Amino acid sequence: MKHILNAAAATICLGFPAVAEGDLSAMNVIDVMVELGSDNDGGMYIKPSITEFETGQAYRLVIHNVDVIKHEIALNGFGERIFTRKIQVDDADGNLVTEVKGTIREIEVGPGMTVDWYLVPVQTTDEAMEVTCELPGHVEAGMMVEMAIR
Ligand SMILES: [Cu+2]
Repeated sequence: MKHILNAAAATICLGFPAVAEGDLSAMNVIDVMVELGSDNDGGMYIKPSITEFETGQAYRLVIHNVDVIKHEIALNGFGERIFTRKIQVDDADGNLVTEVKGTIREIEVGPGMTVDWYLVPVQTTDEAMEVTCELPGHVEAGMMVEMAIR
């Protein structure tokens, strides 16, 4: 009954029916595979499977460091335009190790490790934003990728 009253109140206040229900940040999550690594020629890379995001769409960045050294990913300006639902780490058997919630701008991923970053873009970008590795020399070696929010 309370839900019906709330929906009716929303309809009256906004002048149109309320259509959104539940936790939008957890619905229809699109996986984005992000690989961190080094080339044989001394270069380094960040390879996302998607570089254009949509506001209101939930994503899970599956950040996999295939390298033998750690990397530190900073979302920079992109990170100011997203809502982070959580960051989740599982062990090799798929058991939960930890979930971290709140505003997050950078994340270190150890060699051979994978971290899931659940986010929802909330603001568009006029131009692509640089996502970088913050370790000394890694941007210069190629660890930079441009991401945009449409
Ligand atoms: Cu790096």
